[in-house]
Amino acid sequence: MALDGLKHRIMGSVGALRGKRKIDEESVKELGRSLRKALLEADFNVRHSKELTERIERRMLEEEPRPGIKLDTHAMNLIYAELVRLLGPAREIMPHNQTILMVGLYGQGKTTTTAKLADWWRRRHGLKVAVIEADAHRPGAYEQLQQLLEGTNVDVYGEPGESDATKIVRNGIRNVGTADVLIIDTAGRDGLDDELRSELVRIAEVANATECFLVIDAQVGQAAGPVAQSFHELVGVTGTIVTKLDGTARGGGALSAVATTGAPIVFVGEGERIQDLELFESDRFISRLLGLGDIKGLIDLAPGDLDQEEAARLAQRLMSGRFTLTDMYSQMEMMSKIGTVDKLLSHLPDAMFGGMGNMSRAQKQQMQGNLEKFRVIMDSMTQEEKDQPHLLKSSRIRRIARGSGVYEKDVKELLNQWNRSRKMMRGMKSDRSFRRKMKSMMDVDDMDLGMG
Ligand SMILES: Nc1nc2c(ncn2[C@@H]2O[C@H](COP(=O)(O)OP(=O)(O)OP(=O)(O)O)[C@@H](O)[C@H]2O)c(=O)[nH]1
Ligand SMILES: [Mg+2]
Repeated sequence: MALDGLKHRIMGSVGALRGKRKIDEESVKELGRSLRKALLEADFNVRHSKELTERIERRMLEEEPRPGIKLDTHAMNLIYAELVRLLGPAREIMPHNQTILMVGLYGQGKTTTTAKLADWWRRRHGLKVAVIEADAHRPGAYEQLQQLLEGTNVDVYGEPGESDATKIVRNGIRNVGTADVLIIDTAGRDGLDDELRSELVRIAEVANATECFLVIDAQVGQAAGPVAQSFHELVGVTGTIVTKLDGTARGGGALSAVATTGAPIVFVGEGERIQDLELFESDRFISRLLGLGDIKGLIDLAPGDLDQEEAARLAQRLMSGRFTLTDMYSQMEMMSKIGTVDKLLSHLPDAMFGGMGNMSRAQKQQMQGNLEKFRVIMDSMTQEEKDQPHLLKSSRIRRIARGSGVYEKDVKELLNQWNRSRKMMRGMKSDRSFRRKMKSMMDVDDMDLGMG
């Protein structure tokens, strides 16, 4: 995911506390120093970095970790809480009856993000979505949008050659305005010049939009703050979308600068493809950033044909410690439905499955291969064996290997994997802070996760 560099530097800073039994002022100072450096390198502004690390240093000295919580975990929890506080609470977006106006400077990703959003709404909420290309300046803008949305079932309205953007919007609303969600892409400029200003204001009047999303390239860094401010004063920005987070190690600047304006971040773009868009919720984002995982996001990743209840149930089972081969099997099925292991892993705690979150690309590819193999092996097991893997002694292993056309060592490898996963689950189960985080991530305060 984006900001991997920051993640590794934070891990490094916190790692220095590993094995320490008692907190002392010198290590807290050192933690603060290296954290501040990590934040500055990710382009967080000087004041934010200073305030944030000072708060963490103070809390490290004043707050006792709960019994059983190691100092490095304690520090990680504080860093998590303070980063979430800095980025602010999430803004909820209503799914229906939306007209969204997309604004922003030249080349920031408006047209791409218009297509991404349209597809997101269609996929996520199954709604009828239409887009209007109201960029009357860039030649080929309409074709660009059309190509991006090819084969997606989203209506694209445009009038190539027409120079009056307001007119396009008016006609567009007449033509495709019955859609549940209407998204209007507009032209960009190098700066917010007079012409762009007045054109945008006129478009905004005609569009009468429910949301106005500002699109900002993460590369802009801290300058995103003033840009957001000036667009906000002009057309009343209701949410910001930070794009190209995948393309910079310094995304922290844009994220934190925008978070402190009146237009909170609503989505982030992490790639050129239409599906590379994520709803932004600071707690989930930070949790992933710190390698703590994002179970709720994982469930969101699931395509429509994956039973949401099944996914939630599985997540519960995963956390319950009662982890059978059948559970691992459904977990794998879910993985293969979600598609890439990469995407899945970015939502899981790094520590899960014996540290798979930190796998190299080659290791990840190997896992994708294992997935297939394990599935075939498990097809040769009885339900009883899947529920009680400890039954699997050598004669059964031989039978299963023969039945599924693999070596015995492959069956053993599967069992080892299961064992590692199970141990990991146990470890997490006994970590109270992790358990709390998991609960809040899943919005299930009143649900029994079976971890008591
Ligand atoms: N890596 C990456 N590239 C992106 C992302 N979003 C957009 N891009 C690329 O950025 C370039 C510009 O994107 P556009 O959508 O055309 O930007 P725009 O704001 O519409 O540009 P104008 O219409 O010229 O103002 C394209 O090459 C996109 O593929 C992202 O999240 N990650
Ligand atoms: Mg464009």
